Amino acid sequence: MGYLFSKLWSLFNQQEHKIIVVGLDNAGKTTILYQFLMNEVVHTSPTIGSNVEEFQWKKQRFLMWDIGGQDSLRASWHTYYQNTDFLIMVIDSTDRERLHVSKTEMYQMLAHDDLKKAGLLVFANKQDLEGCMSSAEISQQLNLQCIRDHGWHLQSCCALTGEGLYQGLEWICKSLEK
Ligand code: G3D
Ligand code: MG
Repeated sequence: MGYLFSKLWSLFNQQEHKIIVVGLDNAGKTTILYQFLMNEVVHTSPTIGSNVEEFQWKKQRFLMWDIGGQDSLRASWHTYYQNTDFLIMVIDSTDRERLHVSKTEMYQMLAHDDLKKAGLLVFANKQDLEGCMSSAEISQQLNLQCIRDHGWHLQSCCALTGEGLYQGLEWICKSLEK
């Protein structure tokens, strides 16, 4: 009874924050979503359409959408934008060849009317792999310093172990307090 009451109380008493997780296919989006959800690595398969999950951390409730990143699916990303509080851009730090594609997609999103107020968290994922780009290199290539109209944060991470993921979420929580 007590559990049910506290669950209901938290449902009515708290605002849910919408996060969309975007990035190219194979960047690690689905792995990240399920790390937040279950704190364990799941075996993913390419996402067709989207996955959505709800979770709570540090008294904040999040609704997190993981949107499929294949070429053919990117055209429909905008249908998920409305009421988004945070955009998480996941970069595969080993994928040098396609970093410019991520950059183009990212700036297109930031310019979208529905994302004007959204904060941007960039995850430089797969930092465990040899030869990956450093977060400094990714920051420079993505020109993050030039973003003035959105709050943003870059976080190195490894979705397989979960390293760095909660530091990213911490930034989101801090931004919510401002
Ligand atoms: P996506 O949802 O962005 O398309 P997935 O990406 O989450 O499906 O991950 C794609 C592949 O990258 C998966 O491997 C996953 O295990 C791997 N991966 C995700 N994050 C990391 C990371 O930080 N380090 C390493 N080394 N691998 C990662 P498979 O083999 O299942 O395709
Ligand atoms: Mg996926």
